[in-house]
Amino acid sequence: MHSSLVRILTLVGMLAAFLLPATAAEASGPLRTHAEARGKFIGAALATSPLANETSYRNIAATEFNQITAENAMKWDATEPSQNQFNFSGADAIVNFATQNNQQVHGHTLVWHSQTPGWVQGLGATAMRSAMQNHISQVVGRYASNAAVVSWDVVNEVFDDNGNMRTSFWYNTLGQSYIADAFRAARAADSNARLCINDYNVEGINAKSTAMYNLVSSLRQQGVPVDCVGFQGHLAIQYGFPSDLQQNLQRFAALGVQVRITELDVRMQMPRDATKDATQATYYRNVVNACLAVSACAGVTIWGFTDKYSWVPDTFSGQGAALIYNESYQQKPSYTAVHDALAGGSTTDTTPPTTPGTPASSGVTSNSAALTWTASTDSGGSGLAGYNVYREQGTTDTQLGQSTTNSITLTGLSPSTQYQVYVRARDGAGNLSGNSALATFTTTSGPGGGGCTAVGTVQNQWNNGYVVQPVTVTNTGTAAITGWTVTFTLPAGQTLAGSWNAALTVSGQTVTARNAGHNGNLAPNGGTTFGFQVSRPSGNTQTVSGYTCA
Ligand code: 9MR
Repeated sequence: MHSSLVRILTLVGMLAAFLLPATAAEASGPLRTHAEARGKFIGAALATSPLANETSYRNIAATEFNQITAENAMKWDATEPSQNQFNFSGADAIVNFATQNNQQVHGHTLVWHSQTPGWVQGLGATAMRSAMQNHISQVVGRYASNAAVVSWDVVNEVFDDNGNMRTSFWYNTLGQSYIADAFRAARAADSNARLCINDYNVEGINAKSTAMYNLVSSLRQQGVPVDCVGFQGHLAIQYGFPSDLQQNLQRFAALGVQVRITELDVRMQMPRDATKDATQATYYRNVVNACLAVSACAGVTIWGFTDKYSWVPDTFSGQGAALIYNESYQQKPSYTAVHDALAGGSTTDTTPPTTPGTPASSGVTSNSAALTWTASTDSGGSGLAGYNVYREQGTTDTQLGQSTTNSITLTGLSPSTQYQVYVRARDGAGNLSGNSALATFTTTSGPGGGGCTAVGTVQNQWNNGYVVQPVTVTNTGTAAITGWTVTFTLPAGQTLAGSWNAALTVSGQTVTARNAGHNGNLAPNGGTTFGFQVSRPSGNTQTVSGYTCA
């Protein structure tokens, strides 16, 4: 080929590589890589004990985030438990970890009404003011020349929920002037750190956020060094998303301050299910997108990252699952939402991809199965990002895996278990398609050859009931079986209304069927059947699922 043609083709190829959206492979990668590419931080609050003791915790904290906040280790009760007796062991552990992992630290928090020792609260005005100034000077001063520590929550939660000054011991003893004094002391201790005021329930435009807006505006007019406003972001799916978040961030930005989301979590009423997870994911996505859309927004800090360690269940009874990893460090749909938003999903795409085709299963083993389906398309602008695969289980569907192509090999399945699965496509903005039709397959028995399978068929159904007949139990092992137990899941609100050729018992939503006297013995490859009837409320169209044989 002519050498100038080669050059032109190479250039075209390079240009295409530059202009085309990220491929599936590039679209994976940790959160921090994508955040850095967007000029933002993505952070997590860290607790010192798992950071010291748990490898998974440490690895995720190091790999996924480029910003960290001490969840508790830099608070007054930790750093100065008695007057002038400073203890920086926890704070140093956080800062050292950040330094090792090239992360920035946001210091949380210098002056707060909570987690402040009694000795401070009992001081008179003059002594309290100087204790506050001394505390700020010592704590900020310790890290002033440390490159990792770049910002501080100087005052935290100074308002009550109506937007009046909180009548804390600070306010009651010193009046509102403690706020300006605290900022001035912080600036004196570190002339470079970004100094923030932080609060909750200020994400949307409301009385409290407007009070915050007026305070920041007036402090800055007086020359008080307030550089930044932190919006905590403790959200709950049952209370709705603050849809004017971006507009609110923008009005603060217009005051000349940096803004940041400092403590994001999105709780739900337990238990988790796929629908709640999907709603939660849109909240995470919307917060990240709002920050991406406002140039003065520095980034988003999540208040923890694993549901194993979250303040939510201890504070809000019956609520939880607020973070982006579950208790066993598996990524949740909320993780994917944060990831996809940072990885460049359009901020305006609200059109979900088309519904994927019905998955077809193949290569089913005792613990794995391959699925393929007809691909979806996406017209909303952000592009097709991949697919989520779910197991249909009545009220609580679980996500079995994710794929960036229209096929997946599911692993970690249970032997001799019937799976009903469906696929949803997701786009770069995190929109989820409708559910595909179900595919049903049954894993084979595990190694050792002692297994059985159970497959149920709905024979007949009507408005408030249905019959499952037959449930076919097969001995898939190499030895004879002298008794079998089949379990399956009854959707909430449904009850058993009769059975034949097996003895059925119900515990919670789990039904256990044991062979009758006449059909417990199954030769290898032999089988038998049983059946049952279920009553359900009118309008409820679910049927039992998740057959397992043992
Ligand atoms: O997550 C923190 C939890 O471990 C502490 O017990 C609690 C004590 O008040 O503080 C939690 O963090 C709070 C943060 O410092 C300020 N905003 C609200 C957070 C959740 O309560």
